[in-house]
Amino acid sequence: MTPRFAVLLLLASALAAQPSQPPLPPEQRTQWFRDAKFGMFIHWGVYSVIGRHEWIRHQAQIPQAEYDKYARRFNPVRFNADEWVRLARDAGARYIVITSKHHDGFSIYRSRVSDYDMEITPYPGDPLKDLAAAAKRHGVRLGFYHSIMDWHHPDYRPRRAWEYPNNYKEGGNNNRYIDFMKEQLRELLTGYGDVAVIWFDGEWEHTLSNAKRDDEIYDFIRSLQPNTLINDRLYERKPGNRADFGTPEQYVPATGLKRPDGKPVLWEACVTINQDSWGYNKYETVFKTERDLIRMLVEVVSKGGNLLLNVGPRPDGTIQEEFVTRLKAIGRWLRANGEAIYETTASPFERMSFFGRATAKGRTLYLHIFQWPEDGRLRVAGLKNLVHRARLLADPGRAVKAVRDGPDMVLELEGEAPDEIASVIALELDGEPATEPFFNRPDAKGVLTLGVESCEIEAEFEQRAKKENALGHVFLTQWTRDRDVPYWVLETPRGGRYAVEISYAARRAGAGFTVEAGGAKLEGKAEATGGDWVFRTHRLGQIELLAGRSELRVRIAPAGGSMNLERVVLRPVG
Ligand code: FHN
Repeated sequence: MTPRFAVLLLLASALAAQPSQPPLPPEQRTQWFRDAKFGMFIHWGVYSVIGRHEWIRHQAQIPQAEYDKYARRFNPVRFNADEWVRLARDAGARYIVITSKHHDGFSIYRSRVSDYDMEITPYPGDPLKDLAAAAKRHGVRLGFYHSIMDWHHPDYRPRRAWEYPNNYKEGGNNNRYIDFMKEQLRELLTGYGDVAVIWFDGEWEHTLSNAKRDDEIYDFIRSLQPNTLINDRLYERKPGNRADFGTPEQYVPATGLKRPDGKPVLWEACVTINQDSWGYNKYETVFKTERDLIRMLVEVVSKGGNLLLNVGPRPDGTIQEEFVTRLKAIGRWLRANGEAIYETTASPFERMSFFGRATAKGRTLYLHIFQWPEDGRLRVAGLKNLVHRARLLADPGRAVKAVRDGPDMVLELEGEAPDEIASVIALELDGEPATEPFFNRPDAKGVLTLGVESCEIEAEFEQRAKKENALGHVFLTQWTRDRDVPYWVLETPRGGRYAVEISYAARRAGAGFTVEAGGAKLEGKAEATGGDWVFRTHRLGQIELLAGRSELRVRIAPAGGSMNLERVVLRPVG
């Protein structure tokens, strides 16, 4: 430690602000987060100057000295903190999380303990200061992403293997690096008002866990701002650590996140609007649609999570139109339907019988309908309550009637969908929602019809498959990754053999797939059906199912094409 650094440390500690809030118990500390549902993530830094990806220094093996030239050019002359916060607020986001330092080690604020920060740029200000002030003005919470991994700090190990091929693990001193990181956290937690979240990343090099200092950092944050939330990446990314919430990245977990003992944990899915890059990437041309994003928000919330949707601003501080229009569309939808999102709890249904999702708030159940029924009858399987009143949020004047049909509730709807992305019906019930779990069961003829609307998708990082509807069909599309696996939970009162049929559309032949249930596996290869929207049914073979509950999965082969899956039908044999 240089004497200058030591003096600064002492000074910084002495100046540390007292926590502005008394510590709250965990349930209260996290309440705002559970209510907020939607946040805006911002990745912004030196990599934005290059405009290809936030990992570009690593991906293109740019030597540090070369990369520093971009740092010295980082000059966000068009940055306007109020505009950013207004964009987030008008999109309906209730909090913002911005990169204070990404893996490249550059801090986008004026850090007294680092010489690799805004002070080396031509920009005279501190963007995080401006953002903190603007967030406060507009009533939006602000949190800081902070990378534990650091490709710049001389003490951090391992360094990049391509940069130091012979000694990337040697030398350095991670304890000293962690001391430095702590001082940066102190700056962030004492100089920028109330910090909603410290959002760690880059934990997979185990810097904190190997040094056994993760708990120390946790306690340190709590000592400065007791109510700041801490994400799971301070530790190993597993549910059940001391962190406040889990962070599935670029996918929506099939059934939310649970601890090993089965208890649900708080979680937040972080997702990009474009396909891949978090930092500004002028070469990316694929963007999720408004429809994808709104439905994703609904899905996440129905599973008890939050959505942290990312934008990567340009280096000059402007935000590209593709992001702005989509955020505005989410905002429009939320202005009509936000009641069914904010402050709600997860769906009381484990699975849905129609293409849509549910959320709840006390005695109100919200049904988010993605596909308006053509015959005007929407069957809500397994809803046991009495319905006192039903109202369509986007068109409160329109009549909606709820009629009981045995164990199900049927809603009689009029006219066209008021919103073809998601029309929300609020049902005022006689009590908190009481539901019967829905399983795919055989009909009167013993036939099991497994439509994509009632499956969930098991996915991991970089989920691509999504449910979609068009022309009366509900199907799985963009199904190009074998790790995206649709599955259904079946209940068959009697065991027996079933003939398996599969319905899909495929522009090209060749996608290999398997249907797996009850330990049996049938293999198939997609035939060209005439186009992506031309659905055909193909016989696949037979499987044996035991009586009781089982799961059926359809897997797509790792390479060799894709298909739009519509349904699997199991017909009893004999
Ligand atoms: O490597 C980073 C990536 O650049 C981005 O910051 C995301 C956001 O969650 N996190 C990392 C990978 O897990």
